[in-house]
Amino acid sequence: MKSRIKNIYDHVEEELDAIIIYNSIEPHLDKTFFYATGLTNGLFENCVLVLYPDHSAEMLISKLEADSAKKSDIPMETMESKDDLEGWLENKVGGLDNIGINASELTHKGFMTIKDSTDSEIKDISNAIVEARNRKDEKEIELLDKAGTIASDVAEKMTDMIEIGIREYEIAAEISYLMRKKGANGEAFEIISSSGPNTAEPHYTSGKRKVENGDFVLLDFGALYKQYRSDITRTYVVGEASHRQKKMYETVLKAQEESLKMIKPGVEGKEVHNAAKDVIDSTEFQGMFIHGLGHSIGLSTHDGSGLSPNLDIVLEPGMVFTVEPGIYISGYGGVRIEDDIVVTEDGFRLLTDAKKEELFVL
Ligand SMILES: [Mn+2]
Repeated sequence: MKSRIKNIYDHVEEELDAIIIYNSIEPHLDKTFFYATGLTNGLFENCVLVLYPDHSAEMLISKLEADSAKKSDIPMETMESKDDLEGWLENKVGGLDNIGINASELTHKGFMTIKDSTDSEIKDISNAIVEARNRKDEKEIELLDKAGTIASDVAEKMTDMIEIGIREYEIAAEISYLMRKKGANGEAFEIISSSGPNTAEPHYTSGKRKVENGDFVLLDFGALYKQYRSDITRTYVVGEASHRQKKMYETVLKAQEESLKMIKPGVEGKEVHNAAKDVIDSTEFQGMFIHGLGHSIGLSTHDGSGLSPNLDIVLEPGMVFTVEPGIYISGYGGVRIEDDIVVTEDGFRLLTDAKKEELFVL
């Protein structure tokens, strides 16, 4: 896809003769391969893509994926085995002076293969690739929208699913099944289905604990749809919500609302984070928001950037982020509310729209 290859080169400051995108074995695949080729299915292990400054490209594909690769407009050659790879690379880039690599997604072994195939100077351009991929094009937003809709529809169904006695992993299984039923290709990441005190662990996955009366239930999941991902979190209460639970929920909801209000082109990511943090820190839950407000999402769940006090980023139209404030009280429980948004010319648009205005008491 010429427009995406151009986008990568537009962000590169160095003079380059070529950029090599190199896939090793799953899970060491560089999503930039899918970005630049526009391919939405296939695995493409041990495949190599070379991008040129005139925005043309060539790729070497294993024979078994030749049919899948034909869906891209990039010319390809096929290899019988991985042994052909080094010769092919040498032929394409051996005589060039300056080559760019995406070091943050490349294995050391892959790097050595590239190094052995050329005497050229090799430069890490991973920051340029993160920046290029940060601003999604129309086709990408379409797929992110669909991934968001699938996850939102399933989140709304969860009020019928959660009940006293159901195990965390059983809820996770229902989420997975329902997303597939709605056309997802899989889960964007391992589903977080937590209950009771487990909700205080932001990256808990799921266990065998049974939901009890008075529990928080926190579900954080996303759909994978044609390589693109969504990420949504909703928190529920089973039985009667206590005063403390209500206060936690209202505070997190307010933090999300206030941070969303900030989102428009030109605003710094850390300002958006601070808007949520300020809401939480002005309450009895001060200091209990223990992570960044959100991450960029696209071909990867964590797409390399985000709304965090540690990242320098200025919002631009087409950027897609999660907005997910939370409050966590160790041994007691946690609340998180998460939605995905795309930055527009004058603000933002939600890609996930499951109800959240009230704490769901089931
Ligand atoms: Mn997230």
